[in-house]
Amino acid sequence: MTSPADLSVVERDLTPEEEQFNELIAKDSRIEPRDWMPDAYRKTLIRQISQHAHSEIIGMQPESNWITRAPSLKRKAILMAKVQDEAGHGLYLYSAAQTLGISREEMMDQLITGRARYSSIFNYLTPTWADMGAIGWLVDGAAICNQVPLCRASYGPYGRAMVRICKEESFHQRQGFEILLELMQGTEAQREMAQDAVNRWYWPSLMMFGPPDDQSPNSAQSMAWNIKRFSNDELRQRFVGMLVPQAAVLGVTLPDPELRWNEETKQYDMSEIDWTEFNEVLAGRGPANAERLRRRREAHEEGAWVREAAAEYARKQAERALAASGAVA
Ligand code: BYC
Repeated sequence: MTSPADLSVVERDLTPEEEQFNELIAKDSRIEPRDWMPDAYRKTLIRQISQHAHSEIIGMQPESNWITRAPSLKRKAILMAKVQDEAGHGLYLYSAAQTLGISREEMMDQLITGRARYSSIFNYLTPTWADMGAIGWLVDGAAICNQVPLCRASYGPYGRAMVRICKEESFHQRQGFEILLELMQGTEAQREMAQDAVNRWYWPSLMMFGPPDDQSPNSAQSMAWNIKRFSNDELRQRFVGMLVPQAAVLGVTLPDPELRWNEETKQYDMSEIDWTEFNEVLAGRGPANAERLRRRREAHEEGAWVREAAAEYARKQAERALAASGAVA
């Protein structure tokens, strides 16, 4: 019989390694880098973790755009810390992906040559300060909803990286909420600016959860392997349920006239998401795709001397350590 832990295995006797892997998944245990794993499991993890890492790195751009223009020293310091956190998240995730046998250089090459995906959300522009609030509240809010279950992902290094990342994302979400709250308690123009940012970021934040379940080719297998714990639509619903009471506290309107609680289904009814827009962004035709990649390439080139210096320093350290061990012997 086909094992739930590997939907690609057709009827045949499993090898002892496959059996052990399936047993670990069935017991909801962790798979560690030293363990045998099916190639498809390794490939799926490299795909998801590297896309996730790239999202964190590209995700620094929309916000770093506002560091020099933050409205006060306090806001500037907070925003800088947040953008630095995103860089750290990218590094934890690249390290987790490296344990699966792909190098950092290869992942970076895939990103700057446009062969790798990163989250659709970072291809939108940030024209006003209120966008910093909307990103924190909606984008980091969606990220938390999606990522808390990933703390239990079956692959150990990924799950452990997610625990640290989620702690920081919670702070990010609160700082975004607080920016919007302050604007909503300000002047008419500030309230309008906050509402406009929410209008622009609401639908793209719902798209972050990925295509609808019936159009999500990877979900079934990823759930069977305990990488994903909930489907894209389940998490999207959970997110909307979290936003509704928070929007009421803020005094902002969520831009969906069809949004209402359905007592029968016990979930929110909502308008159809514009999946054409999502597909356009994924195809590289979003408002900022070209700019994001151009800037990433530029930063990579500008950073070449840092990589060279670090490699040279590591080489010298290794040489010294070798000489010292030789001296002792
Ligand atoms: N954008 O079969 P599906 C952050 C792709 S960072 C672009 O459902 P899966 C933050 C998908 O890759 C946020 N592509 O896929 C950072 C697949 O394409 P391929 C990033 C998307 O993997 C800085 C195809 O569509 N978070 O929060 O089962 C500042 C079919 O989809 C998107 C993560 O990466 C999208 N939105 O599920 C602030 C979380 N959605 O690879 C905040 C980890 C789907 O087959 N990742 N695609 O060519 C995941 O949880 C899952 O990978 C997804 C997609 C739910 C995103």
